[in-house]
Amino acid sequence: MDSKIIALIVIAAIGIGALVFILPGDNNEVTVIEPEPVIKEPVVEPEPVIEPEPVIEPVVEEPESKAIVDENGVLSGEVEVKMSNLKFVPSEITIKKGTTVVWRQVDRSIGGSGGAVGWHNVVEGPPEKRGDHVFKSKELSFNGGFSYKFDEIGEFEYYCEPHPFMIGKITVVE
Ligand SMILES: [Cu+2]
Repeated sequence: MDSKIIALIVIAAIGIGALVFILPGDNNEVTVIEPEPVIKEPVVEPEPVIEPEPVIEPVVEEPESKAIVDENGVLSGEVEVKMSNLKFVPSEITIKKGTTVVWRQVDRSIGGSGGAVGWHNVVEGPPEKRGDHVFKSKELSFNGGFSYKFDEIGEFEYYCEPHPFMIGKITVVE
């Protein structure tokens, strides 16, 4: 046999073997495609809406009176009498000697006989009294006040000049 042919066969065999080796055979490997991890969007809880607490303005009420009442109903300290709706309220009080009475005019609009008189006053005595008065205030417009300290025991009537039907009485005791 020709040695050249043998050589060719050998080379061809080697070549085929190499090709078989190089060529990919059955590739049984399955490429597992990992599913992309599902990234859960974090659930953002909405911030709770905190309603502001309603601001409640404290109602500041002036005390009606700084009066002290004893078991007999006798007042002391600082006693307030309102001039309200063409009346002295309360119209009659009994106080201890040394007590201050404060009259407060709270009528915003004042009507009266013979036309409106826009003020009240406080005058000691019955309306018919002439001469000096133990106490007599000026004209008191709305929210105006007048005070008098009673250091004498006795009964003190008083009235309002423009409205002489407005009368009151203060009894001062020991
Ligand atoms: Cu009056």
